[in-house]
Amino acid sequence: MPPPGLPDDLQEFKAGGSGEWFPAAEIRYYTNVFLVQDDKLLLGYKKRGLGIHKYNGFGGKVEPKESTMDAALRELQEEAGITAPLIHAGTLLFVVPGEKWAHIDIFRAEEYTGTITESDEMRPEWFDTNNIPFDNMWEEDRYWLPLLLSKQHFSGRADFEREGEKYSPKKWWIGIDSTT
Ligand code: 6U4
Repeated sequence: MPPPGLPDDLQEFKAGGSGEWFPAAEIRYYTNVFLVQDDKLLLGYKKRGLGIHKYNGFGGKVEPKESTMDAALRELQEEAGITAPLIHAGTLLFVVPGEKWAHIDIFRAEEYTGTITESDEMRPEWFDTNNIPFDNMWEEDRYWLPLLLSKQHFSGRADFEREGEKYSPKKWWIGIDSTT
């Protein structure tokens, strides 16, 4: 059974951790874009803010009155200096007690225009898809990023405990959309 907040018609792919899911909270929308070309994946090394020193896709908050797609395109331009046709790859709920739930729409891009450029927030870097720096990413990304690469649409939820600036994974569940 998918956890609260996810659609019912998902087939479990990976799950782990223990305890209860954290209670419902207001939802805030974010985006995250991963550029994949042949056997290479573009990630950004985050230079400031939440997730500093981790590798991640390019993205951030969806602004009021902005569509999710427009927000993803804007962040890709701001943080990596490029634009790209985006394909919706999946969604992830990132939950921390006492905070709004982050609903992240995750996109894949397979081509781009512009010049990949370092920004104040992100330093872009290419990785072989068989050498992704999972130990230096958000904990659960190792479970769903393979689905993004294999083009299987997914939804997941990851609950974290927070102590100061440290986030420890508590419980997670990743499912594949049975319609794909
Ligand atoms: P902006 O608009 O750029 O200031 P920012 O706070 O940098 O937004 P972002 O996208 O780094 O946002 O993080 C949004 C939220 O989602 C945070 O709560 C952390 C979480 N998050 C982001 N990417 C994640 C990922 N790949 N895996 C994960 N949680 C992620 O489990």
